[in-house]
Amino acid sequence: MAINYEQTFSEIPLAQTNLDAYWLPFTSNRQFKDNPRIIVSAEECYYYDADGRKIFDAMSGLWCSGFGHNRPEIAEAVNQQLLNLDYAPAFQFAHPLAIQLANRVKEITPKGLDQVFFTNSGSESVDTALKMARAYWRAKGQPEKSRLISRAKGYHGANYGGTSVGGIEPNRAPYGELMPADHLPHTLLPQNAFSRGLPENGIELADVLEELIDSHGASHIAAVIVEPFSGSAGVIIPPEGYLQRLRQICDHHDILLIFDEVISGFGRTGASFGADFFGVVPDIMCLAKGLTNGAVPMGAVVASKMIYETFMNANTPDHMIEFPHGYTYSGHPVACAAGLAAMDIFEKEKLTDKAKELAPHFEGLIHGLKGVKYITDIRNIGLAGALQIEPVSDDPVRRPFEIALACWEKGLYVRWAGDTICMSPLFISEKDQLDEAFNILSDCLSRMV
Ligand code: PXG
Ligand code: PLP
Repeated sequence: MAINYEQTFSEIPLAQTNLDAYWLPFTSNRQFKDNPRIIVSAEECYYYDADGRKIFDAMSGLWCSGFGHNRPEIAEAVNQQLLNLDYAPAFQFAHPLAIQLANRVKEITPKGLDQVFFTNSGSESVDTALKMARAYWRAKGQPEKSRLISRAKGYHGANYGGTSVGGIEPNRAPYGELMPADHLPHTLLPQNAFSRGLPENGIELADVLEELIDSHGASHIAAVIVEPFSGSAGVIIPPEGYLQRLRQICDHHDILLIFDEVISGFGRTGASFGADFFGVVPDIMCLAKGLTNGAVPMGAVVASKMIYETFMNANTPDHMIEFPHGYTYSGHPVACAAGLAAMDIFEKEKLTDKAKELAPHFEGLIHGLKGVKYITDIRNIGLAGALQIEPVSDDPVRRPFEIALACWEKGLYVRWAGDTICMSPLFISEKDQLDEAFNILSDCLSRMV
């Protein structure tokens, strides 16, 4: 029986909908169920909720839909694909769109990153990259090179590998023992508060990597994984020269550098990738989100030819699998269709340039909030920014939560996370839409207690 969308989405009054069965991810379920926020449709930069309110999306969904909601080009491509090839086995077979999208991603990503492995999310991209790095050293005959180094306050998704290298403590604490990983210090320094763009101080924090290498020995370390800028922890931007320094140290000690570009990829910084923005090319890059503009779940890991060739040169028969890893839905035809359509939009509309053009206006607006009571720092890069809010006694979450809910009530979606309010507006936002969004935010901030 066909689904009656009219009925599903509008005729059943929400008041009669039972929320009990739904366990929401990364959500305060008890609070949510007392006061549900139900998004029923979207268009361009706006969401519409179940009460018919129009809400400006200042987060690109969850950092993923920067090219505009409900793009007809993506809808059309997905529709066509579902009628032509709904699913093809990903193991030992391929289909044309996966091959096309791999080439497309290879072209868009920095030179030297040539081999594209598909996943279904950022979390899967991270776990794939970590396994790839460890298997790479084994393939080279150095199995003891297995340790992983990441950074405090880093977010690398919710799977086991990503949780282990993750550096946001509340995301790790409930799970007990995880994979061993060492964490570099984060780069959030009080002397950098209210920096516009890249902060000046703190390049020496990269040198802690040398200390970790001294204590473990480079021969025991597989890879360093970092976000070019930390998104989830509240847009923490590395100081000038920091990522270059990490790259130098990794090169010097023969350690792989992985950039987790799940948020920073596809234009968010005003360059195509964080790697382009900072001028540092990693050995492996993790992607997701913008790859399909968020329309269909998809991720990718892009690796250097050197890594790929190491697997391909294994001394095993050609019919043996070189990298025993992958997902049922790796390179799913429908996701590839969405990805190709999204990449068309990204390139044809020069959305990286659009983000770059809008970024100074966004910077002016967000830093215009300096001086508001309880705001202890403001950070921005490209079209991403965060406000740091002074905790109420020992509860860092309460104020951001109350601010974001007040904004939502007034038709603005911003994200609250820890002691921050984050924003990552769509690249197609207009200046006056951002002005209006900041009017609402400013009004809600002024009532903060
Ligand atoms: N790595 C990074 C750097 C991310 O930002 C992931 C991995 C995991 O991707 P998936 O697709 O498995 O969620 C992410 C995701 C937020 C927020 O506002 C951030 C993410 C997801 C949802 C919310 O903090 N980042
Ligand atoms: N669990 C079981 C029992 C499976 O058979 C599979 C895949 O075949 C998985 C988990 C992994 O699922 P996916 O490939 O969608 O990640």
